[in-house]
Amino acid sequence: MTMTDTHCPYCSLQCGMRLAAPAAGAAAQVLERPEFPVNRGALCGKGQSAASLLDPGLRLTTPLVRERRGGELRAASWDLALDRVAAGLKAVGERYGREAVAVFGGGGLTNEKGYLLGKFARVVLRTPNIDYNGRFCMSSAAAAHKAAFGLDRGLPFPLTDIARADCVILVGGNPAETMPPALRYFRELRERGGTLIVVDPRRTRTAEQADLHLQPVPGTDLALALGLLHLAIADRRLDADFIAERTSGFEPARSAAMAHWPERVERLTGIAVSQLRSALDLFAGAEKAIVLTARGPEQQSKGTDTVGAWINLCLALGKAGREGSGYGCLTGQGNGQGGREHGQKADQLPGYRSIVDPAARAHIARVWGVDEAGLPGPGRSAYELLDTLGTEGGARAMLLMGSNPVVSAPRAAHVTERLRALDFLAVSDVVLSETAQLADVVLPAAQWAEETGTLTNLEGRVILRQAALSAPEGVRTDLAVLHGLAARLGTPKGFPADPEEVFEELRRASAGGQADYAGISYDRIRAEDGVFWPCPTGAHPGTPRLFLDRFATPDGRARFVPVSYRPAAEEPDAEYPLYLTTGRVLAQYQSGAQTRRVPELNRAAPGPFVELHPQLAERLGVAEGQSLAVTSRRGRAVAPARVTDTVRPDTVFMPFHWGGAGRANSLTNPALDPTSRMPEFKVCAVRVERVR
Ligand SMILES: Nc1nc2c(c(=O)[nH]1)N[C@H]1C(S)=C(S)[C@@H](COP(=O)(O)OP(=O)(O)OC[C@H]3O[C@@H](n4cnc5c(=O)[nH]c(N)nc54)[C@H](O)[C@@H]3O)O[C@H]1N2
Ligand SMILES: Nc1nc2c(c(=O)[nH]1)N[C@H]1C(S)=C(S)[C@@H](COP(=O)(O)OP(=O)(O)OC[C@H]3O[C@@H](n4cnc5c(=O)[nH]c(N)nc54)[C@H](O)[C@@H]3O)O[C@H]1N2
Ligand code: SF4
Ligand SMILES: [Mo]
Repeated sequence: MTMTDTHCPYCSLQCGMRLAAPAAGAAAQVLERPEFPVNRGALCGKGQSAASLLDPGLRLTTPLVRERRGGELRAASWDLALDRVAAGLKAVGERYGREAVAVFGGGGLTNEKGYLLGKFARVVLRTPNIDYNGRFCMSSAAAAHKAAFGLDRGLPFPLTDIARADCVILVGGNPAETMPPALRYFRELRERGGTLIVVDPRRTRTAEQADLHLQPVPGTDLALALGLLHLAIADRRLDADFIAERTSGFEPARSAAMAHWPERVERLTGIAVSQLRSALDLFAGAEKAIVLTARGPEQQSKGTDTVGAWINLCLALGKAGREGSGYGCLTGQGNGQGGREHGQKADQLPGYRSIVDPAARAHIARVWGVDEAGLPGPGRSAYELLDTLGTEGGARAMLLMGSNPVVSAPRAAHVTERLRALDFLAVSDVVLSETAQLADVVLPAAQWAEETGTLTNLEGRVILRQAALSAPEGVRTDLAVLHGLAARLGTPKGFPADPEEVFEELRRASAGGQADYAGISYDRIRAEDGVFWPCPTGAHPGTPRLFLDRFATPDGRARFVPVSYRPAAEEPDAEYPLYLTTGRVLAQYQSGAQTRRVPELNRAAPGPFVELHPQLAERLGVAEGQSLAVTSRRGRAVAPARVTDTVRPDTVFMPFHWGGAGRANSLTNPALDPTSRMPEFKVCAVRVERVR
């Protein structure tokens, strides 16, 4: 029996755990690791059951190749499979040009994988078209962070600051289901006498623990934040010294907020003026105050402006840039933070560098040993990439690693059609996901417990997920796949399969960038329970708290952004009279590709459902459990009714973890935020009917 300290394969909390690996044949066991500071031994059901999927019976253990379009996927050797992928990508590049070859990555991949995938796209394929599912997750908060603070790290402070605050406003996050061990920090906050305000159209398990629950119409968070700023201005609660000394651009932001008087905001959001006042009193009156956003306000076609408006509120009240106060975003995927720092995103190079910055390009070209002129520029964002697959000017071949867009992309039926229109699709996955089923070649990937790599958690803490056992026969790591493909495509050097070797190069590539990992090593992470970036040298202690002295803008001041309210891209009307919003349940993870295969999780959350208010249910003549058809301009989904007074009467909610008839993303609106290119997963208009 060997014991290995490692981390959960799922969300951005990256809970520490200990894995007991008995002698060959027996199943590995997840044990507590109470010393790890973030979760102190606590795990949710997904973490506890994570070892189930290591069972070779539940996963892919051999490459699969489809000999011809319309044919079956059949078991094949690794050599044949990799030859096929290399040939498929190459043929399309030669016929249609390099830009016709695309790469789609994932925020669950380790830093090493994300880094090497970005390098593979730019150096081997020489295509600009690489993007990833983090675009659907963190991009609005990231864009707003950059605009206001000059730097994007989801939480600019450790989670422990939540527990020590006097007031926290949590906008559109449900950590009781999405990161249960983190609830401890919110509980401690309240035990110490602090207040928790939750903004959510549903009274979630998280909202139930709040001192004040604001229940807005979906898609109106921007109006809410502007209304609170308006009140703060009208009541003269601004921190004039902070505004003068540490910020720029207040005047235009102030005048924009003045158009959002409380009664107007009440009409837009459905939140009573008295509640707006209570929220402002609690927040402005708190010594240490934090605003957190999650996907609720971010996954909107105005997500960037919405987050910007919440940041404006923090800045105007002086609740930023000092210990204990600030704005933060709760990142989602296991490596949602690191995944956006090292080059999987269409506009970025490693170290959180911009791909259009000549100095950044020169530095990365040097590290990679290539000519800067040969580095491609920015490519298409995730949805735009998927939307144009197989079209004139769009990509014709794609390598996809760590995402399942057939279930998780907006307007999913259309995206599925586009995937089918590709000349060639290769998918690396641990299971035969809905997307892998469409592939010409499927590569079976090793799992979390079978390979080592770093991830950067929601706090900006770089952690080390260590291999605890060996992968079953027939399975290879994603790094080995990139190594094999690069060699076949004429680049035998620079794509090592050893994660530590990749990390050493990543350190050099990130050096001098905003997300500077140069001082972080595997040994240091082991010794220190993780290291917070930026960490430029081995002697540097790492940076748990950012912005205490200055913001990361050229003049050191945080920037107000002038924003005004605008409605969702699609509002209810006579034909589609209800709001649909979507999100998560405790026992399933994302597209469900992994968790739907874990028996205990599947028992806990066996299928999709439509949450609706009793008043709406009565109007529609619907009883609990009855089959409902939900229709939007994009498509139709069928799932049983779950009648509950926790949701607004004008809104229905569906979790998005399932494909097939109950797929929430058959309905969602791919309207994109103009800056972040985030789709509007959280708001669209639907009609709901009983199915006979
Ligand atoms: N169990 C579980 N945990 C997960 C995941 C998972 O799939 N399953 N995924 C991980 C990932 S990648 C992510 S990104 C995080 C996401 O974590 P969260 O953001 O907490 O999750 P969601 O359920 O998507 O959305 C949160 C809440 O937003 C609310 N909401 C919907 N529309 C609006 C709106 O217009 N305004 C406001 N204010 N709120 C709205 C929903 O009712 C929901 O309760 O979770 C991570 N953890
Ligand atoms: N309607 C609606 N849709 C949404 C959202 C929403 O709130 N509402 N949220 C969006 C958000 S925030 C996110 S993050 C996306 C996520 O949606 P997806 O991008 O589909 O995420 P996953 O389901 O985690 O997909 C990961 C896939 O990679 C596989 N995998 C896991 N680990 C590895 C690995 O190490 N290597 C390889 N090769 N494969 C691996 C898994 O088996 C799985 O098939 O969904 C988005 N879609
Ligand atoms: S909260 Fe997230 S990291 Fe922790 S055990 Fe659950 S899924 Fe894993
Ligand atoms: Mo996410």
